[in-house]
Formats: sequence, structure tokens, C-alpha cells
Amino acid sequence: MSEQRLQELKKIIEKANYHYYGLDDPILTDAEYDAYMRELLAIEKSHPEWVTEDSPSQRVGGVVASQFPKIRHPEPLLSLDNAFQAEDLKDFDRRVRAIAPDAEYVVEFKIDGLTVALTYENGLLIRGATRGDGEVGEEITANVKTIRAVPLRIREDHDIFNSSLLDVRGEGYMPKESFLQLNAEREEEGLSLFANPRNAAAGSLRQQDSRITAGRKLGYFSYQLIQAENLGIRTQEEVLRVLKELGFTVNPHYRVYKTIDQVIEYCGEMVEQRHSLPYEIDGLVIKVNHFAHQRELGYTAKSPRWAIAYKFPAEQVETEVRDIEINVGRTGVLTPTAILRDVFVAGSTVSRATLHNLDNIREKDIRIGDHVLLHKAGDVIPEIIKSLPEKRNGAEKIFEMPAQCPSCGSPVYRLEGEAAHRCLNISCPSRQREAIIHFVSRDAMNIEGLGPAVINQLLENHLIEDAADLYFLEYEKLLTIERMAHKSAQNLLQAIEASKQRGLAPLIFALGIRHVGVKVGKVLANRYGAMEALRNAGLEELKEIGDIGEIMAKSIVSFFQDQANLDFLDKLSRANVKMTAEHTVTSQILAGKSIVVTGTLKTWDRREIEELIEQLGGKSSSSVSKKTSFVVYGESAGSKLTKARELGIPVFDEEEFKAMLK
Ligand code: 0OW
Repeated sequence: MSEQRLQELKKIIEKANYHYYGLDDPILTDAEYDAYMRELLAIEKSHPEWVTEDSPSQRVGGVVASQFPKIRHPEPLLSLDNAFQAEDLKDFDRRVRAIAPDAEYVVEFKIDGLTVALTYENGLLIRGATRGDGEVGEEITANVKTIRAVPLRIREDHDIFNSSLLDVRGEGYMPKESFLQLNAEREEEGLSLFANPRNAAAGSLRQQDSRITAGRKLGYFSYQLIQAENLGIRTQEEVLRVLKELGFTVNPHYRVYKTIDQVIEYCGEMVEQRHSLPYEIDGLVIKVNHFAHQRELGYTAKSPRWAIAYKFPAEQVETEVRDIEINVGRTGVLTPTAILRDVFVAGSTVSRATLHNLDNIREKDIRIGDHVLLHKAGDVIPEIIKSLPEKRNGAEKIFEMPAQCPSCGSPVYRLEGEAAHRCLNISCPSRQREAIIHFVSRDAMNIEGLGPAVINQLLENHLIEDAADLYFLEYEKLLTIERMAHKSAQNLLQAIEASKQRGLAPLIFALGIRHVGVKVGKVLANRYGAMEALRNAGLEELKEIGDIGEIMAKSIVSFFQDQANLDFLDKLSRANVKMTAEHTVTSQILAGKSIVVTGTLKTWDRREIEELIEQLGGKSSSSVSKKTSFVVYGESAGSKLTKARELGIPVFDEEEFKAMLK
């Protein structure tokens, strides 16, 4: 725990960030990165006086802004004129060449995020701001620091380094994968969904609580250096190269072209290729490369004459609604899905689109047989924009929600104030099946080879009733289902066996407790360390945990009060499915403590409390001595409590001990 070790760790972690984000060439695995980060956080926790502005620990967030101060940009942030087709680009080129006949162009991806302006003083990031109206933006420094692609300190080995103030501009964005995961979590927690990655990025960067921003996995591509000319830089191409040398992430797909025809060809290529990118772009930005030419061309009132944005055509296609199917999810929600005439849109063939709920169907007046306009929300989620009534022939059918659940026949309810229709029968076959599909899914127990088709077969052949039965499957029985050859049966059993070690966080998520998503599963695993402890968590206690509100706390408590769920957990426990957390810093809260328990406790039996102490890093002993850190006592505690008091050893009753585990 030395200051010198802390400096070493800062260099290791920032170098890893630069390689991961600047060069797209990671030099540490996530596990190594996290281990170094934990070590750094532990040193800074015991030596707060050693914490510096540019420490990676400043990235985990924790500042809660009431609202964002306004900040005037040193130079206005410009907007761009738009071009929608080749002819517009030729017009742009004619205007440019009338002033600068031998201009050349830099073509950059137009990242579909939001502009973030960064200010560095003597190499240190001192401010991050949104675009605002171009003149005055909002100061969001704490949130910007959580973006690992934004350097907290510019690389010191660059001669530009000592210039006192540097202003960099770029685009903050949310990768498609993070967008999908965020929406899946929000759906799980009953929150509204973001329409696209840009809105999600904007929402994340304008979060009051920067810890939430930190969890959103945002990226950043820089493209402008305000003081470039004063630093002897002559072209936009050089700006991009210097930004990268300084440690900024620069989008690597930029091109330098001499003619507008080359630019037009590149734009054409990217119309299709963009769908394979891990982030969204809504076009390309074409800039005259030489600053001398940019100066000659100058500006209109709001945008440069030396740059233009080529916008991709909106990907809207027409198709037909062949039918509307109902899927009964594991929480019983009936989700209507439109079965479409196959259509190619935004990089893939689409044959279905969720209709979310009846309100949405009514709002857009979508009928079975309708012609509809379809696009991909956020370039990823097929969504019907509207129906085309003018194309109706009168044969279209109005959709009605069924009165009985299509899977089990139970009555369908629409609860007060809810948009969703539900089947409330917990043994509904469709709910059972969806619960198993969820249990084995990637972010849950992640059992390879157990797709919906195999799960259906296992259910139809009565080899399982619920997910816990998977752990009691026998090889011979597996062979009885069709297309299950010897090898795949063996692989499947191995995958099921391996899933026992996933740990507490994924298991909590796998249980499918309503409103509890991946993130809250991790929070609960960290907080309680073992399923036993979570099972006994009280409502008030749960509500005190960040991220957990009243509804979620009630959902968790009622889950563990349901005997069917407790039986399910027992089955998992008998199968030796691991129910403790991966040891992380917070769950080692009893590290190094030697604890004696005496008397009878209400919450745990002796075996459980000793197991819990072990999991939280402590050691339980049966006799009180000078080495004892403290004693936990319950009803009718005897001589050990007396001896502890005589030796002046701290003693805690059950409630005090629980409070210690917070
Ligand atoms: N979104 C982008 C992007 C880019 C600025 C600087 C001079 C004129 C516009 O990826 N690669 N390059 C620029 O250059 N701007 C971009 O985004 C801007 C922010 C606001 C309007 C454009 O989206």
C-alpha cells in the first residue's frame, strides 16, 4: 500500500485505456483491468490524501449534480449544412473550387451521438461540456470523466503538451450493444425505453448522478482541436493524427480524397457497410483539408462553407402484416408480435416486429393485412412506424387481445393503470417455458446449446418441469429426444454442469424476480454475498440500497415468500449450484476478522451464519480469546458473551451485526 505503487497503477490503467480506446488494441484482459482498478481503489480508500484529479478512480463517478452550470465555449460549436444525394455534393464541390480550385477533402464518419467539448489545462482535463446552443453549453465534467475513451491527462511525451489550454471537440456516443443491453435492463425494470443510441447517450451524459453515467459504457471520438493553427498544424488530416498521438480516440475510418467523385463513391459504400459497425453513424462529414482553404471559404451565419454533412437515406421500407401473434412471457405479459412479409432493411431481413402492447396497436391503427412502414429503431430494433390506410381493401381485420391465455386458457387480465395484458397463472406452460429460456440465457446461467427448441423438447417429453430439473437430467433420458446425438447430449450435460459455477449475480438474474435485471442482480450479489442472506433481506433494508426502489424491494421480498420459489431454490441447492458471490472488494467486508457467535439467532442457524462469515472474508471461531475481533450474540447467550465483556471485546446483537453488513 505505497504511494509509489499507486503511481504505478495509475500509469498501468491509463495506458490500458489508451490502448483499448485509442488504438483499439487492448493490452489487459477485463479481469486484469478490474484487478488493478480494485487495488488502486483500495489504496486510495486508505490514503484519500493521495487521490489526484487524473486518477482512474475519478472515472467511477459519484458526483451528483443538482443541475448543470452553464458554460460559454471558447469558440462557438458550428453546425453543418446537409447533403442528401450526389448532386448536393457536386454543388458543394463547385462552390468550394470556385474559391479553392485545388482543395482536397477529409471524409469522416458522422457519429450519431452528441457533441462533447473538452478543455485541458497543462495536460489535465478540467472541463467537459455539451454543445448547448453552440455558444453556451452545460458543464458535465464529472460525467465526461466516466467515459474511459476520454483521457484524463494528455500524454506527456508530446511537444504540444505544454501549451496551457487545449480545446478538443468530439462526439460522445453509445455503442449499439450497450444500447440493446440498457434497453433490456430498463424493460426488465419497467422503465421507459430509449428510442435510439443517440437519445441513450444524451440521457446518460445529462444524468445528475455520474455513477449512472459510468455504468452506461459510453464511447468518444474526437475530431477537432481548436488551437490547431496556433500549434503549427496546417490540415484536418494532421489534426486527427495529433489528436491520436495525444491519447484521444479518433475514428480510424477517415479518408483523404482529391476529388468529390471519390467522396461520393465512399459515401455509397458506407450506406450498406454502416450496419456492421458497432456504433451508429447517420452520415459522413466532408471537410476541406487545408486550413488555408478553410480560411478562404469562411462561414455562413451558422456553419462553415468548407464542410458539409452527407446524410444517409432514412431506411424506411414498406411491408405487410400477415398476422399478429401473441407471446406469453415469463412474467405472464401477453406481447403482440406482427408477423411480416419478409423485407430487407438496415442490413438484415426482418420477418417480425414487436407491437409492444394494445395501446400501441390502437395508436397506429395497425390491422391484420395492413400495409405498413417499417424501420429499425436505433438501427437495430425493427419497428412499425405506421399503417398505410390508403392501401386497404377492406379485408383487414381489427386485432383484439384474447380473453383467455393462448397457452393455458386462464383468463387474461389488464391490471389497473398498466398497458400490459397478463396471464396470472404461474404454472402456465408458456410462462414456464419462457422462465427456463430466461434462466439459461447468456446474462443468466449462460448454458450453451440450450435454445428454445431443445427446451421445448425437454418439456414435451416431460424430462423437465422447471429450470432446476436441468441439473438432474440423465444422459440416457436425454438420448430419447430426437436429433439429440451422443456427442450433443454429452456437451449439453457438461454445459449444464459448468453453469453451476456462474456465481450469485447471474443466478439472481436467472431467477427472473420481477423488475430485477442484470445490474440489480450484481448489486444484490455484492451486497449480500450469499443467497441465504438475500433470502432474509427485509423490505426497509432493501430500499436503502441504491438502484432499488419500493416496487423492486417488494418484488424481491415476495419472491422469497413464495413456497414454490423456495422449493425451486432448494432443488438448485441440492444440485450444488453455487449460491455465493464472486469475491469482490465490497463483499470482503469481514476480511481479517475473527468472529465468535454465541446464543440462538433468528435470521440464521449456526451453519448459515458461519458460512456467511466465511463468504464475507471473515473467520468464525468457537472460543473467545484476545484474538477475537468481536462477538455476535443471540437469545440465551452464555459464558462466551460474559468472557468477551470481561476482555473488553466488542459485542453485537443480531440487528447490529446485520447493520454492519450494509
Ligand atoms: N458527428 C461527427 C462530426 C464530425 C465539425 C467541426 C467543423 C464543422 C463540424 O462525427 N466527425 N466532424 C464534425 O466537424 N462535426 C461532427 O458532428 C457535428 C456536431 C454538430 C453537427 C455535427 O453533427
